[in-house]
Amino acid sequence: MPRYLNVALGQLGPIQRADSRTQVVARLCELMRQAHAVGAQLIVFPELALTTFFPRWYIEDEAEINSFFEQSMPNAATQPLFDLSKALGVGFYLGYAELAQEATGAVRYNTSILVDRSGQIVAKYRKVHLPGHKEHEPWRRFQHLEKRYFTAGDGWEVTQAFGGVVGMAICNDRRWAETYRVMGLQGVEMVLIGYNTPVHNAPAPEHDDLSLFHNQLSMQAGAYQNGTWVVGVAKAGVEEGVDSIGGSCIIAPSGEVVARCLTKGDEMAIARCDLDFCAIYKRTTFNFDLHRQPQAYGLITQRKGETLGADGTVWAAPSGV
Ligand code: CDT
Repeated sequence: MPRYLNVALGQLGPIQRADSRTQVVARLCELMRQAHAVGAQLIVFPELALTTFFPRWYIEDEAEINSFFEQSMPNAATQPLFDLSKALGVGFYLGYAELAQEATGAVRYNTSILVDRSGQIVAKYRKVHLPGHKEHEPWRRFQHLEKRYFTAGDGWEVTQAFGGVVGMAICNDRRWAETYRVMGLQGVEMVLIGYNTPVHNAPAPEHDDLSLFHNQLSMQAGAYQNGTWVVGVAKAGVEEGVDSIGGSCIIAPSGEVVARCLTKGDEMAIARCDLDFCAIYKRTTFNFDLHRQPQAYGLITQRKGETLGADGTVWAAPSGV
């Protein structure tokens, strides 16, 4: 018996610095309406989807940095998106910069949320793999200061939602096998990923021509090797003079791309994803219980309770891993 989930790509074109949250949310709402019109139950938006990709700039003024962050979610600017979600019965993934108040003070994260079909937040994820650098590097054409502006999150927890097991990751996370495997070990059936990926990679410009290829390669491998759907969504095009890749796509557990965006602007595309299509991969080629060899891998890919071999050491993994 198939478990179909109609998932839409909510790709965004560029957001310039002068664009207001209100303008951006209106664009997100328009994409959600288009997705609803063709039967979507879930739409996935990009990383840092409410503002321009500000880590390209070295900014010293704290108030100016904080102007790119959300102190609460939903808030006045994003409430219309939550209201529309509830009215249409379309859930969403949204990436944004989060300013969290913690016991130690304010902490900045690169965050995504999963909102169900009734407009309620059901999961939050904070980006683990923060790329780029911490200090100003004027030799670059533009900065990539995620290590300066964000604190890393502490891992991946999957969520029962949309009739299946859903996980989230953000941009650079998609290049790391561990991202998918940690969620694969929790039985993930769909991984949602928003990204902002400049075509130009300053430390390795010889990779620029491969940026779209590496994007798809990483997500296809993650999908196939864990028997999961992967939904990757870009903020694309030329933003404040920096060109970023598009290539938003939906990938089946077979590793095949079943839907993709064709432009580098605001664009919606949709696929009917059978979550039960994961099972054949999880039961056969990637049957972890039958074929994985954790005793040979070391700590990082252990599942809770798995032994490390001869000395019988058990890894104390975070709950759920
Ligand atoms: N946003 C983000 O994580 N971007 C990185 C850019 C490459 S590293 C400078 C990415 O992995 O796509």
